Amino acid sequence: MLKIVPTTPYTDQKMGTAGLRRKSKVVTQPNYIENFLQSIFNTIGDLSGHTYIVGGDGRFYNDVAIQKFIKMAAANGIHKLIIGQNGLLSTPASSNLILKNKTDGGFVFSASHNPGGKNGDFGVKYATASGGQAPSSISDKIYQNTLNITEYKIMDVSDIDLSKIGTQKLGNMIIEIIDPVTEYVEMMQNIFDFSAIKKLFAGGFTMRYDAMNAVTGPYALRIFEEILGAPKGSVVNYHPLPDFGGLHPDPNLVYAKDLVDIMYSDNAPDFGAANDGDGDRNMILGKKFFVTPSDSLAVITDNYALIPAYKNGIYGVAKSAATSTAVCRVAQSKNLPCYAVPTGWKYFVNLMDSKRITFCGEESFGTGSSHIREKDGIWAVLFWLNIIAATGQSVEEITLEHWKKYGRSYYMRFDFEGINTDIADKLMSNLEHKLPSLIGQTFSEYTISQAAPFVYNDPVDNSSTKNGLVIDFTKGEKITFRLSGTGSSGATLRVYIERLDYHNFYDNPQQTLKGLFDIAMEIAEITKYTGKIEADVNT
Ligand code: VG1
Ligand code: CO
Repeated sequence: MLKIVPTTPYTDQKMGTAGLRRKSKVVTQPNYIENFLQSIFNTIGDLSGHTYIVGGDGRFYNDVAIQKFIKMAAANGIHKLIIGQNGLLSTPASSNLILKNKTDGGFVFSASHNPGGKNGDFGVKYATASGGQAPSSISDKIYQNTLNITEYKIMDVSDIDLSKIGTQKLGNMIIEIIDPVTEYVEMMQNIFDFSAIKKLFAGGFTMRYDAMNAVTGPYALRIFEEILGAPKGSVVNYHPLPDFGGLHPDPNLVYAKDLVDIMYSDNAPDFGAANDGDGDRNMILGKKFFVTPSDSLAVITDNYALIPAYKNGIYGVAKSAATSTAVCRVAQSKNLPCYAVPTGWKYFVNLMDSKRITFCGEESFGTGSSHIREKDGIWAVLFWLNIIAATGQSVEEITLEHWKKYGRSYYMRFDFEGINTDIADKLMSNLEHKLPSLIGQTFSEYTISQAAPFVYNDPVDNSSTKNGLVIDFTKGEKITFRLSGTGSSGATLRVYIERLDYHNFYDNPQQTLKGLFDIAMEIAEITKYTGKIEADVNT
């Protein structure tokens, strides 16, 4: 039954910010996924006695890839797989299962917030025993192995039935099919005050949760409607679909438009939220009110004492460098350390493992804590519901009070998409080159105080990572430039802009950041390089 299949390398299997992410058309090429998985197995080495968690977000090719994975795992001598029923697991649920079962790691088949389907994207996230995605030191080795691969091992058997909960065997390998939701729900019940949130809903509180036809639907239905008693119909788009029903499961003001329109209408519910494809991102909305992810992290940090699991204190906080400084002002006032790391959740893992931080977040709609080693969309939604239940305030009241106390970081991200890769690289190297000469220069009302690449030295493993270029201005304004590491074709330039205001809280963010946006366009010569006069996506 064991088959050894000769193969030749693909040269494009380098992992990005979060695993391997490619067009479905690329991933479905012969031996593509097999090569990549075998390269991971080869990198790990001896797999005997190893157990892994396996699942995916239900997108196109999830079912095919997971069958290949199972047959290859058995052929490579893996001891046991724990698999979400029907091949489904959210990224946070997988991280929880890795830690709880002390497995050797896990695999989530997902391209996260990228669109799915035949013409969309597919991806693989590989996590180690830490519960977090493989650090660069490991993903670099995997990449080297993808370049040298000559064969892969697979069991020549028919597909495994993933629909029934229970244990079965493939050769010597044990396969345990589990309900993907149960243990995740238990974990959430141990963190938050479910009875307070239940009372909130019993008192008539309303919410709309958009699962975007992605993996969180079953989790959200169970938690919000069945357990917490949110009115039936509060959770929408809860069937994970291979093409996400045509939706782009990226929870932001642009792609979660249906939800945003409802939340800004006159009969908006009290609370709105959405998650992304694999359930690690979140968007928080109130009635006619949007909370930026950077502010959400700051509000969460400020209110940790309201949450049962954190009420005795937190170690510290961290943000990706591009995320606004709002959370650091809270940390400072509470005498907590605030770290800035490169973009990508894997950079938080060492800080959590070494008990330097409890909460962390990214501007890209990612928020989480050391309960697991991935960002966690539903966790963030429950955190807000718990704050609301404990304070009796609305989303807007909570955020406004926060701004009055700490100032408001007006913050936006501008994405320039579909740029030729060489041109994007030239734009960045040109900008990097001229950074030193910018220091001290004044552009309209803003004077540059610092301009340098962002370099992170990990305090735990001493690795050093360079990610993005940062320009600081004298009054705390900040512009960060970096290239995306999750795209599946061409390059995306991300420009992150922040401006702090202690007095005006209701300005239009796009307008108040316009001056700085123009400076970013000018300094980086974006139009000259890309031909674009504005960004493609503003969030
Ligand atoms: C983006 C975000 C980053 C996030 C990553 C993975 O990366 O900016 O903050 O960690 O996606 O998110 P990039 O390199 O394209 O900017 V997920 O939801 O795919 O795990
Ligand atoms: Co995601």
